[in-house]
Amino acid sequence: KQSLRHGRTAYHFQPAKNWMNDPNGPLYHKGMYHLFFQYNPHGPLFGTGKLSWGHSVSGDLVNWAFLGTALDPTSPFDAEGCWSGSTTTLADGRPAILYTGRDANDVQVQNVAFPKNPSDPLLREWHKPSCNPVVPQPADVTRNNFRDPTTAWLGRDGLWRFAVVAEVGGVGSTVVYRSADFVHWERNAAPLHASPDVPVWECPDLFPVAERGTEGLDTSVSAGPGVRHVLKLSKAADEDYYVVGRYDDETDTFAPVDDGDHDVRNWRRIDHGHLFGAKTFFDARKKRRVLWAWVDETDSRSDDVGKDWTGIQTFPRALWLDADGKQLVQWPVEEIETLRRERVALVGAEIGSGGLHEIAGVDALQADVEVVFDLPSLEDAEELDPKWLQDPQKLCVYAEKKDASSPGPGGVGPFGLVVMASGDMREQTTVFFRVFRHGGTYKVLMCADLTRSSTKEGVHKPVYAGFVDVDVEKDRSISLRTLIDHSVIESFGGGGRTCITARVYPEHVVAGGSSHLYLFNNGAHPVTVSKLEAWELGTASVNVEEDYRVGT
Ligand code: DQQ
Repeated sequence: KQSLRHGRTAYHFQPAKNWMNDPNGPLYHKGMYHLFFQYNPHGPLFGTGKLSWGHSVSGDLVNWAFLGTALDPTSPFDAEGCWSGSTTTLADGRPAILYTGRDANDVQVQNVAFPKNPSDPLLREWHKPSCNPVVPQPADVTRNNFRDPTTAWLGRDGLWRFAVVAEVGGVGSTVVYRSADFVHWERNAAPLHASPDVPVWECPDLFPVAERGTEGLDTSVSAGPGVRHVLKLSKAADEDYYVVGRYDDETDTFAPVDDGDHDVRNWRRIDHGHLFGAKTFFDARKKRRVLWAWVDETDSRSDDVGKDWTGIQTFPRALWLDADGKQLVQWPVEEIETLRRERVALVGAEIGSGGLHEIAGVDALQADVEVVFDLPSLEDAEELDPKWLQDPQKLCVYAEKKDASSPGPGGVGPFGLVVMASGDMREQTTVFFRVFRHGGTYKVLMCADLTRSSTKEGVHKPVYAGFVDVDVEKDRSISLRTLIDHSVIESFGGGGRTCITARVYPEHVVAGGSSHLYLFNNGAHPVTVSKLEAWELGTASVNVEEDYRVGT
């Protein structure tokens, strides 16, 4: 197997070199998947060049060919950078790009671009018409915060709409524009959503979800029986929030279900780890909605210069509405299975209190691990002190401590996985659960503890945490799926209801050593692993150097 330099990933999306941030305009078109992305062709840092849209294509969402840049900052309406945006498939099947330009005066405006040759399935060349900007910056926008147009949707009145974030008089707003021809746009007076508590949002996404089942819906599917909408907003630097609600296509406004909380910071998180700028698209090939999101580095700038690349994307995730009607379920797209190689399995193994069980036989640096923990008894679960509800990270640290000075191991958990562990265990990252009693029922905590992930100084080693909204009393089990890929660990708790993505930089990995993978249980009582399957994953062909040369 090829050795991957500097934590470069084996099956996550990343360019061969240079800086990448937000995913832009994901699209399924004429049998090909397209991903555009914020890209600095001049180096591995954000500020050293004006941003372009990088462009890659794939037949399977796993293997990607880089085609160079689709948009470059060469016009008066984007001279300071081609910033984030989306693609929309128009009624005649032609795709269109909507993106934010930083114009020659560094004013954020919205532009369109169309393929030069719409019959080219690779959509290699894009034309920016001279009527740009199609949406100049409105006078009431403050501090030049006006960006990141969504995929447009077609209303029942035959008009296109897109949403874009705007700081309007200091209020973080998501505003809607309408158009009959995709070129002349008019702003709707009422915002789709306004959030007085946070002035600047980024990367909005609005999409319909079916109330039942896992099938995705085209972005233009109207509000109506059996359909809800999800609004997602991103708050720098790594907080993506979403809420399920009702979109009213007559007034172009949105309200959380049951007139829920309008303060976005109380909405659910797409991911409790380090992820930003998530964007979904409707995959007409497999009738599913797929999410991409940027996973930035958490090492130092000088590390990034040394590597000559910065930033990866999550492995694409299918997503749908949970049966509870309130939360999304996210799951790696099934195409990941084409990478599965060696498999190890375990059925019905008991992990006693303090137990550590190695999962040997797969390369633990490129792995896909699915495990189900059975919880025969919840009797010993401790009462959750409500003060921790707002601060679950601290609860994770407390949950893990085993030394005499701490309150000791919990009743039910912590139990989970130890991943990317060095032979001497000095480097290790834990992903685990712990069950508490709370309000007459139970609450499941999920954590990823990076504090011992690397012996290297100067890299971020946080603890990430979230609660998992599952009925553990009824289910008596909890599942964990973890994707491991050299410098990224993506975990899906409770069947994908709570996700935690983490970047790690273990020195034993950079040095080319092998890593270990374990099951552990630090709870007072045994847990049973009713099922475990771990696959070694092959290396995908992702934007390899040869493609880079073809594309430039
Ligand atoms: N990044 C883009 C902006 C967006 C921000 C510039 C979020 O369009 O608001 O790269 O990462």
